[in-house]
Amino acid sequence: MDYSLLWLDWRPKKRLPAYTRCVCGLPATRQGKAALRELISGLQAMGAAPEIRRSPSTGIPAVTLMERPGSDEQVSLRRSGDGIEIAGTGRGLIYGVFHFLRRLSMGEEFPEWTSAPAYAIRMLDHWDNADGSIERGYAGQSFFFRNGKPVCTERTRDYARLMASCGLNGCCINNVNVRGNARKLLTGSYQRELRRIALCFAEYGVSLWLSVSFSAPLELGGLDTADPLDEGVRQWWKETCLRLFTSIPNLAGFLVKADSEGRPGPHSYGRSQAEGANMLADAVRPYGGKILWRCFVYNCTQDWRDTKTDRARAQCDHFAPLDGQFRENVYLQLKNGPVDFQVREPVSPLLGHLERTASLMEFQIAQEYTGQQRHVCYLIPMFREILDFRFHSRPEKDRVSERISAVCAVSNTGDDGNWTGHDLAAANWFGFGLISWNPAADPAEIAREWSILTFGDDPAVTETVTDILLRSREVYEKYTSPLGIGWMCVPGTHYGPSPEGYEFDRWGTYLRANHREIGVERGPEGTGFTEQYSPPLAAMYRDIAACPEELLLFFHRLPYDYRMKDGRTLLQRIYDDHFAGYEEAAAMADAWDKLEGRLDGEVFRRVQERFRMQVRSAAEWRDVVNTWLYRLTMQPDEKGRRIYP
Ligand code: GCV
Repeated sequence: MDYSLLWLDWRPKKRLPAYTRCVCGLPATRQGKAALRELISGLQAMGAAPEIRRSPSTGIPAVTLMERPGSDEQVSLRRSGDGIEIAGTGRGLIYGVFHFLRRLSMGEEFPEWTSAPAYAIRMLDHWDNADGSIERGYAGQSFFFRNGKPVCTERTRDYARLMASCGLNGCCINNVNVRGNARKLLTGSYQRELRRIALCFAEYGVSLWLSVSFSAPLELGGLDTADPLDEGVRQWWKETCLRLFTSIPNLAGFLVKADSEGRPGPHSYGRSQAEGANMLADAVRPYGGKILWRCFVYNCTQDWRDTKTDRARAQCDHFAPLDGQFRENVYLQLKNGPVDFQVREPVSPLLGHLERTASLMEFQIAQEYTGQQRHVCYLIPMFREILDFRFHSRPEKDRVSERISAVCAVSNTGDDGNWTGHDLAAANWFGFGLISWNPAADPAEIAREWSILTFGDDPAVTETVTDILLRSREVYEKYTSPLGIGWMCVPGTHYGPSPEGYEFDRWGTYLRANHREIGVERGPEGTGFTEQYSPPLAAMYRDIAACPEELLLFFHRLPYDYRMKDGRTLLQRIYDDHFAGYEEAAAMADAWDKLEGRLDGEVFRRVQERFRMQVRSAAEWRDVVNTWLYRLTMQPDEKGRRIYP
């Protein structure tokens, strides 16, 4: 069985509705034609041998594709006589056909559906480097770059199909840290390759985006400045965009990481983030281009003696005052939390301040801090929580999902046979697609559907896989870093425990634990981060008793004998979570073992191997964190369990 097809591995069905015996349609666009091909091959894979007609005939039940002119992504599936009609523009038909095939695969006979995506931009950001490596990549090498150059292969097409099949429509192929040959993507050097990728994407309605370096005029243009207000710089970008956008169809715009972790940006020239972003926005505007401007601007060399600077505050401090100053084609791209993709963080308060600026929320399905695709960690429930979060600052359109204008996720793919390293990690890719189309989608339903499409419909498999996925984030959270504190991982690699690693690291993200207390105080007496939220939320977060317990150590510095709501001390709660997290990880591994013989042997063994790694790592996390706390506090576990003193 070819698992590289992931959820598109349509399986033969015992019974198919009569209308699958005929397919009608004469789409004119590239996407419409691709939709027709997908429909025919999908039905054939399920066991139908459909007759192909150009137009419907009365009395013959059929699946009919009706292509409308335009470029929107709306689609409708409705019953038509004894058949089904799928109607939309070329792009709409692609989504409609994949949706239809998925429903049919799930055993639904007349799946009626009228839908349009919640956001016009739904994309994956790849942190792929030109040399083929992937920053924070856990599934092999890049399939977009080889030997320093972009490549378009069979896999590019497979990728575009997978993207479209779960509703995604954009891809930034290169790392936001633009280094080495990736800089040359802006020159004429790789235009042919980029054009091929763009055309391949276009067939499935996926737009191409490129990450660019703010100092490209210096690096490539021989200029002596990249000052966004310099006429020569502005002219250089305009000429570069003219060449690029006119030779690469389907190029949607640029993604920019500026003034962040050592990357160049407008601050070097005394200019604001808005001045930097607007200069690029002006250069891409003639081609309908957009600028995705990242807000990940913070001081990454904070001195440990400086207790006022707080990384969590940085996004708001830098960007909230600039609301309204950005061009219409600039989207501020902010990570979902105020710090950096930890397993639990509050929602970034910046979004609550953006009233007149388009924004794009950045999630991360690359499991950088969530087990690196060696541990299972299904992130869609967390994304749903975030999208549902309310800022309590306006009567309407107050939720994250209503405030943002677009979504993206850092990709978890590579050239591994199964695309994502851990087979179960593909659920995050599929789920991210579905939830970006519809932010109200149910993560449990998505997990179930993904499992059936990927592994078949054996109820024992579906139940076990769905249950593992739905529990996985809490389990991971329990044996790693407690109560929102984050950052107990090994600096640099971000895998495995090192509770004091960052405490003595030049990146300066501090936990500030000592023998009495743990946590950073972020209330008004501390860094004041809580005050970046609207008054009701600020009041809740600053009040220790009202603060949601799962975020207690994100917001507060507390003594180890602080009493949690259930009466346990803070320390005991942390010990308990670490013991329980390990046990639960082991239980997930056992549950997987019971599936032996029920799914493809190779996949079974691959996942089993990952579970073994996860359980070993969970034990290490438990022992290292508990021992560290025990040695700091000399307070034993109340239940007398073994802690390595
Ligand atoms: C692409 C974190 C990661 C970096 C990443 C950065 C970012 O710091 O560890 O690898 O760089 O975030 O999002 O820009």
